[in-house]
Amino acid sequence: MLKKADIDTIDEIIRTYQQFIVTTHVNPDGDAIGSEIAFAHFLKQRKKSVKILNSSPAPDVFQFLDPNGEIEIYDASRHIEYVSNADAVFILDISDWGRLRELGEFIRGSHLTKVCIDHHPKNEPFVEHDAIYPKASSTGELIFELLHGLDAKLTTRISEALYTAILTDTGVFRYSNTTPRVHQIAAELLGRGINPQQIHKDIYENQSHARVKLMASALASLKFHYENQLATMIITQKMLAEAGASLKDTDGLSDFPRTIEGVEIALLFIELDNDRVKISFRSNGNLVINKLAQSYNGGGHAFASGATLTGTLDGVMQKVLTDAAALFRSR
Ligand SMILES: [Mn+2]
Repeated sequence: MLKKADIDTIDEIIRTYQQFIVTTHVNPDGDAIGSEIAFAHFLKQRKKSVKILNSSPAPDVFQFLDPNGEIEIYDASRHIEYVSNADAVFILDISDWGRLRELGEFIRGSHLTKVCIDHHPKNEPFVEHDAIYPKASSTGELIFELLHGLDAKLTTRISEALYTAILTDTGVFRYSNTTPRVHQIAAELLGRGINPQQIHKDIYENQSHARVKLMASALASLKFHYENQLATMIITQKMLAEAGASLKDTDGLSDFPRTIEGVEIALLFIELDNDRVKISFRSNGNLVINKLAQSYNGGGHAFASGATLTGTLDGVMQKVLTDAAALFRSR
């Protein structure tokens, strides 16, 4: 998957320089965190200095990947010396400046050599060294191929980080991005002393009571449209408060309605503060939904995307449902 030219370029950058930054998108997921930890540990193997600097904290369920607190939240005043003296930055699992927030602004205008390793579709170039492969299941898969190509030692730490990245971005090896290669890589990682039962338990069998209460009220909001092909759920500020839940408890809830028979598209509308509504678009693989997300300045993968709109929950829902009609007409 990864072109030799990309592996060679990255190898050259690592050999040339000494001080690195690794970063990823705001609200990092398992792929983002796993890829960062694996890649940063590889840089340490090569005796480089490296800091993982993110815009927002990792979800609690991924804390097991970072027992020593290597992931830091970027703070301009605290990190200015490190980032000013750094030589290069690796931007993982994202190719969008907006989702890199304040650190992105710094990177964009900086002297740093910039490398992006990502699997989100992107039409225009992002940074000077783009290794963007939309066919890859996950950034973790790309990091595996890179490390493999560079003869890295796949330690247990690196292996569990990459396994987590691939596990989460393939929906536990269920989504259409689960290729034979994905299973070959997983097999390779399982041979490195990781504990897949424990990893699954840490991530998926550790749900807070607040999250389950929130799920119950979200399910109660389930509605069907367009001959049951489109399912919607909502989460309001009131529902969050009543469940004692926070926005991070909404992660992954959008997946459920997609599993209902006959449903092609699931939309989850989350009421944020300040009159904004976040929408998760999930498709069963027959209808591409990222074009719709892009029409609201959102983005993502063909079958899993997101966007944030301004307006009331009712107003936004009405607009998106009207716009979504075109997806069913064109079938
Ligand atoms: Mn990813």
